[in-house]
Amino acid sequence: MKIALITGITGQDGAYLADLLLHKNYQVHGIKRRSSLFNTDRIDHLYQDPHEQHIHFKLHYGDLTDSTNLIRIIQEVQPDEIYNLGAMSHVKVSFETPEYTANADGIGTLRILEAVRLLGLTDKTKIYQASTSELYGLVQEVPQSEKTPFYPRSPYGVAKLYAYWITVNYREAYNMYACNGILFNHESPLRGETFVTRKITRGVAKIVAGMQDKLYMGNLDAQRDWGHAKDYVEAMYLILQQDQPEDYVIATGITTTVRDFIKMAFAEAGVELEFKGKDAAEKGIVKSIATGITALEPGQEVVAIDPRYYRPTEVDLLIGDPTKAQTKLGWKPKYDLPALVKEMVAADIELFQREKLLKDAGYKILNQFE
Ligand code: NDP
Ligand code: GDR
Repeated sequence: MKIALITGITGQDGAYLADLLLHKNYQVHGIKRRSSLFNTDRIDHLYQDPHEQHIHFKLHYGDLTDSTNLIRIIQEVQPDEIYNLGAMSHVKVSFETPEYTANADGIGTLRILEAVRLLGLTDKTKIYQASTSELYGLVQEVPQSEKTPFYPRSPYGVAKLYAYWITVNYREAYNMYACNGILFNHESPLRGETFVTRKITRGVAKIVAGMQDKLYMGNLDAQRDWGHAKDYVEAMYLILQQDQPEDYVIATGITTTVRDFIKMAFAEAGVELEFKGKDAAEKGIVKSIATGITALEPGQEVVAIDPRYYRPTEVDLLIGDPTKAQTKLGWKPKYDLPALVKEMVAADIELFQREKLLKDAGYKILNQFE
């Protein structure tokens, strides 16, 4: 039985990857942070009573900012594969917490690599580093491939740049099996609530349920290459199963504006939307509604701009070239964007129908932070 250690197991990708590896008969260990409330919602279905005889799934308290803790866990687990998914992963928030982001996302990766080296596991343990299309930042060329130069545009992107290169350096210096997956944006019903796709699908669900009037957004012109997290964790696994350690771009090759994503999400809920106005005065207005779906009316304004969601420096256009992953890994995504939007909107509509029932019965509803 192979042993995997996943940092960031409580996150979107950690949850899908843990599920995938358990289905492949791995013993899966994960590092979770101590929090004042339970933070394991996404993996609770995988929980195994630690008193059972054969343990396939085990969580360890830890943090990427704590070397001694990482060394202890890696020594105890002796993993065949480490997936380093833990990170302060929100680009906008990284402008507010730049030093912490550098520590967790940049130096955190060094701590993992160095722990494996110090413990003498370089021949045994393969390492996957969660690199990102945010490395490309300011557009140098499209589509972006493994050969495109980097120009990060946020403290998050810069921290991940360090993580990318230290992974390459340890591979070359110490002959370690360490790889970067340069993953473009990937989403799912498990996506964190403040990333743009989930913010939109939650907003649509609440608006059609009559629980929210309007969705306040930032830059609608940004273009992203969106895929499904379920497909992308398959690629992570494949990257560590090759003869040679290499870096791979994982993307769909199709890009879409935030504005069009909003239109697609509303359409899934039976609402046709049109945008009017420019820049911060742009509005999303209901054009027509499929009958019987919602109390919304044509002409109603449901999307507005709040410049507080603009970023000091923006990444305007991401579109990835997945040719290497397709040819070398045989990776092929099962979802396209319409299927992803459909799944996310349906999940959030179900969630907020439930919330509405609770609210109508006088119970507290989910928090409103965006
Ligand atoms: P999430 O934000 O959903 O999950 C991040 C995970 O990292 C959570 O489990 C979080 O714990 C954990 N974490 C945060 N800080 C620390 C820390 N200091 N020590 C240990 N763990 C920590 O991200 P995703 O699942 O979406 O992304 C996974 C990885 O892939 C991240 O590294 C991200 O930067 C990268 N990435 C993501 C892409 C995407 O589109 N989703 C694209 C490219 C790269 P907690 O639950 O306690 O907050
Ligand atoms: P991103 O994802 O920054 O690409 O990073 P996010 O979904 O936060 O933003 C995508 C684009 O949408 C624009 N935008 C908004 N974004 C948010 N969050 N909220 C808004 O209201 C809003 N309005 C417009 C943003 O400006 C941006 O252009 C994600 C993270 O998962 C990273 O960890 C990962 O590395 C990259 O994807 C690839």
